[in-house]
Amino acid sequence: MSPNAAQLLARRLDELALVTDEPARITRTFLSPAMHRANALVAGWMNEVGLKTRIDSVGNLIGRLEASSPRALAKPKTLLLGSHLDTVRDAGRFDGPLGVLLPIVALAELRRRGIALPFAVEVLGFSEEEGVRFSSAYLGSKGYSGQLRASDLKHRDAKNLSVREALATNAKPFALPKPAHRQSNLLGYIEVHIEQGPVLENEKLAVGVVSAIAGQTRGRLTFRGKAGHAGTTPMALRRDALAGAAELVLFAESLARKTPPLVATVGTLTVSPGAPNVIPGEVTLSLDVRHPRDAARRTALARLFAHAKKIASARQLTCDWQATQDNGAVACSAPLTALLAQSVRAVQSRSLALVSGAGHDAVVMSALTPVAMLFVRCRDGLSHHPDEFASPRDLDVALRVAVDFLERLAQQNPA
Ligand code: HGY
Ligand code: MN
Ligand code: MN
Repeated sequence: MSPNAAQLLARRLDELALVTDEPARITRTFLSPAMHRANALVAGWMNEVGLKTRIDSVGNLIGRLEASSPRALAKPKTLLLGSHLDTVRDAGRFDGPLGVLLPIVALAELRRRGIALPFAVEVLGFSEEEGVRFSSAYLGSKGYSGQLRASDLKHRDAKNLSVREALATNAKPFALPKPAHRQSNLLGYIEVHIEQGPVLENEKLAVGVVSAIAGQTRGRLTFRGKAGHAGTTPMALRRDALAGAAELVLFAESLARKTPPLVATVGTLTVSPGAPNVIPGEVTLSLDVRHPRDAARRTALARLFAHAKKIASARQLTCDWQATQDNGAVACSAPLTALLAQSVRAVQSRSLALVSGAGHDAVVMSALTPVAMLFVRCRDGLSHHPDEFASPRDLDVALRVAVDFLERLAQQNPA
């Protein structure tokens, strides 16, 4: 491994982190100006290793390297490697970009060693995984894999612009894309990602493999009561939507605390009319509910909705639910994960398999092709935070695993 490969990767992650829509913090949301600049910067690094780049109709950055051997060119199987380039608000610099930039440096290493791959490779920088702008995640990988539906295009952002309107260019209205590849042409999808949790750190391991990705449901719950004067409306006569929502927030927390590994999060509260001396008439809260087992997640959702109804009737409120995302739990490909685990053992001697509580593009890509994920330790398990950190030493281990994996896969699929 060239000694400065991990430093190069770390430097590029730092450079990409400066590309943001919000000064002094990392925020890149779907189709934003910063996303276009990020695509241009990463495309330059892709071109340096011979990847031919393009941007698809959903804003995904795709870098393709053809197979080397003449026979393979007849029917080029393709290996997909990637992750997302969009971020949450005030994000860290690893969540997403690590899985796009690491494969580029790994390909540079193979090139340095004079190793040509007997299959094509596509490095993918998905345009939208976090679901920040439209509250609906995975629009990028759904587009690439032909799973984007008309219902996905209806979600609206804070400026009331729909996904369809955001995707339409002055050239032509947006048409739902077909899958970028036929399943039979693909070897699989590999995503390298920080763990975003504490397990690898506790186990003193730099990397691990992922056995499964938890299912998740996201949506918006709106309580409606009656706005009124904060000074003259007696407490007993109020229909306070925020007080009702607050009860639900605490119920969600206590339900999840009592039934691990369920997790439930209210990340946003929108209060209207939103004045200190007005009783809130309408409140919309975001709800994010996850569990490795789908049946348990559904049971939890049913309990949350039943309790929301109970709160509403006790407070003479109404409550409505609008789902914006619903993904079942996904098992990673056993053969691909076993091969990845061999590479992990070759580099760090022990390979641990973890369940991912975070969602990833691999969830969506699993409908198109078998998926495997490599997790990289992150300090304190912290993510979705500017202090997110993976050490150059751990980046070096992850790079070694990625290069070893590509070489093993090449031996498995000789030209
Ligand atoms: O929210 C998630 O699970 C991921 O970071 N998009
Ligand atoms: Mn994330
Ligand atoms: Mn991510």
